[in-house]
Amino acid sequence: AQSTLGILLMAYGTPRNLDEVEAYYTHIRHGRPPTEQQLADLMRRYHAIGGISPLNDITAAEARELEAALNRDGGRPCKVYLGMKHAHPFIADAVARMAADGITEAVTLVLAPHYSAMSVGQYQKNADEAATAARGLTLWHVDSWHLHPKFLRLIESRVQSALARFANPDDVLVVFSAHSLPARIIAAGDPYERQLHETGDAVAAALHLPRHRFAWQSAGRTADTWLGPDILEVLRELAAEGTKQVLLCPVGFVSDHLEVLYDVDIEAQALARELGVQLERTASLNADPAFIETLRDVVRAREVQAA
Ligand code: FEC
Repeated sequence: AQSTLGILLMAYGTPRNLDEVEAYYTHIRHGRPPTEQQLADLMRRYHAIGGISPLNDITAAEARELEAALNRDGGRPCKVYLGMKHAHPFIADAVARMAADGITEAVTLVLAPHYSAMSVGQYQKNADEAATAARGLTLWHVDSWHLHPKFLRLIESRVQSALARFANPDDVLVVFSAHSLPARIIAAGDPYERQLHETGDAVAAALHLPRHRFAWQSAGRTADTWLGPDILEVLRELAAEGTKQVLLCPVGFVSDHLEVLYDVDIEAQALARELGVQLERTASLNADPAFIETLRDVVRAREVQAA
């Protein structure tokens, strides 16, 4: 029988309850505890979305469904191990479990479609370090899947159904967004910005959108210069030039979580109301069976490439 292929499915992670927020925030900040005010502000945002983020449940469902889909397709048997960047189970824990289970080959996949050395690259580095320590485990990384045809079709259909919520769909400006990163990544030749534009442009072309734009969101609260313009700035600019209908498609994220449910649905929405702009958002992919099928194809393609 064929040996089991491991799948290291990696996600951002979120606190399981409000008591875990401080440790989580400290981890995101590379071990530097947040100030009281920073912590209070983050707590306020979790409270505003109902106390905790749905991200853990969604990620767990994605992992479970991906394993089922892989084991239904007649290919090499697979076992999915979920590893988080900033919460339990951490990436290193997942790799250690994989090695303990006797897995010798694994495909790694981050639940973010676009590559940046500061995002996906960091997940991969954590996984590589753990695999080196475990010995005898080969990892095959998937760097990005931002132009996978099934991913594009899914985003297109999300955009299309959201456009139908406007009285005048032909006059809607579609704004694609993603998590901002410190601007220094661009000078370092990082593909993140280019890949994001490629996704948005491909979707816009397929749907013959008359106008679309790209904006950044959720910039960190640090002294760095972050990539801009921010979605809030773009909303103000669009309102000033008379645009009254905006569809935001946070294409850099796949699941519902704080950065979508707060930064878009609460913060950007409040500004849009103030500006008299109708703002709608595309539905997240979450554990949509068509998205799971996309992830399955991405994993199988990486397996073939490695063989
Ligand atoms: O629902 C949840 O609880 C988790 C939501 C969440 C996601 C997410 C995704 C990304 N982040 C990325 C980069 C950074 C950088 C910093 C940073 C800071 C935070 C903070 C929270 C947070 N992030 Fe996050 N991120 C999520 C949550 N992120 C909370 C801390 C408070 C704040 O700034 O709002 C800055 C770190 C520093 O201080 O040095 C950089 C990137 C992604 C998208 C790719 C991915 O999912 O990995 C990039 C979801």
